Amino acid sequence: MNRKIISLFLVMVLVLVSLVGCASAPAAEVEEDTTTVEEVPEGETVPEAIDTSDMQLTIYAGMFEEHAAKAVQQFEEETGIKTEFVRMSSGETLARIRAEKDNMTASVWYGGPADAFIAAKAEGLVVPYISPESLDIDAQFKDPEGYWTGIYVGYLGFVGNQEWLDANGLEMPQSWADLLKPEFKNEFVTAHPGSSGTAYTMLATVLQLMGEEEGYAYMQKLNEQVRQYTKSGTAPGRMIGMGEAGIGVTFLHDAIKYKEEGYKDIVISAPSEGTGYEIGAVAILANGPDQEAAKMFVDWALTKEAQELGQTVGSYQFHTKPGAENPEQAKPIEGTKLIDYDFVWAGNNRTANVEKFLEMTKTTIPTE
Ligand code: S7P
Repeated sequence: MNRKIISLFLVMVLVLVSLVGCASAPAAEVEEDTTTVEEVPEGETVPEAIDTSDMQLTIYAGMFEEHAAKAVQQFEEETGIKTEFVRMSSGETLARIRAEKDNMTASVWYGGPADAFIAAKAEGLVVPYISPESLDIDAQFKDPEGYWTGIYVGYLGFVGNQEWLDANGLEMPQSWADLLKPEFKNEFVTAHPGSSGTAYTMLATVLQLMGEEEGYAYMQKLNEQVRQYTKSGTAPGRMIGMGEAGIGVTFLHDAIKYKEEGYKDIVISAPSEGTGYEIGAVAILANGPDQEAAKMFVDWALTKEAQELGQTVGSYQFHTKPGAENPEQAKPIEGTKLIDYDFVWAGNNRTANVEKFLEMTKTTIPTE
């Protein structure tokens, strides 16, 4: 009998112990799930947070002012690095960094066609940096040695004022040849290839499309049509929107931006022979003050989020980052016929082509 009582007592103790065990199980699971040690894969260390409080960054920006301002604000918010920018056309930036070669005041060149970056690479004005964020960007959009990386793509085309065309019984030009029609004389505006990356893209496009001899002969005739050479490549779109001239050459996304802003008479077309395009780039300047902050900016600029920022402020280029959503506004120009634009040729011959253009047209590089 005594034995039976002892056995019963032991069974009750075992049941009690197992109940207590069950009740505490979830707490143990929660504890295990929250340990950060388990989140770091074996053999890897936790990256140290970088102290950015003393870092500063100056950027030379080639895109629209609003786009550069938005990017700089966002980068500063995310990293704490005090960042400022100066907006310049491509030719201006190239001239500035040549002059500052031994005493560079900026560390990053952000935006503007890659041709000028290629010219800068040949002159030792930019340094290589292969960002981890550049690895999934298609090879056609970056320098193989990392001297520059593409952040966007834009197509060159024609912009016109429909009211002016209607008033004069004219059609929008549909080819490079159309730009030479007598009815467009003194109604054509373009930026100057000496100052503007847009206009240099036009010069390099014409030379590649027609061959150098025929291309220069064409540019000489086109020079006769010009009402005004502007400093920046974005100016012709606005001038035409305001009715100050009839037609011009610009990046098509810039004309789309102006139309959206209210210049309702703006119309666009692309040359039937094919057109050139830009790869807007980012690069680190040689001898710039804070190379670490510069690398962090390049990493940031190549993210999907940074690329998608432009379209929130009216910049409608296509993106280079896989997965980045292209702007709705650029949909109508997706099928534009492009030439097989040779960026390396255009970049390496930039200085010679601009000099020849200046000599041939007897023009000067605009400063305003
Ligand atoms: O941000 C708009 C944009 O068209 O501006 C750049 C354009 O070339 C204007 O600069 P330039 O004055 O040097 O011509 C483009 O890179 C960019 O897409």
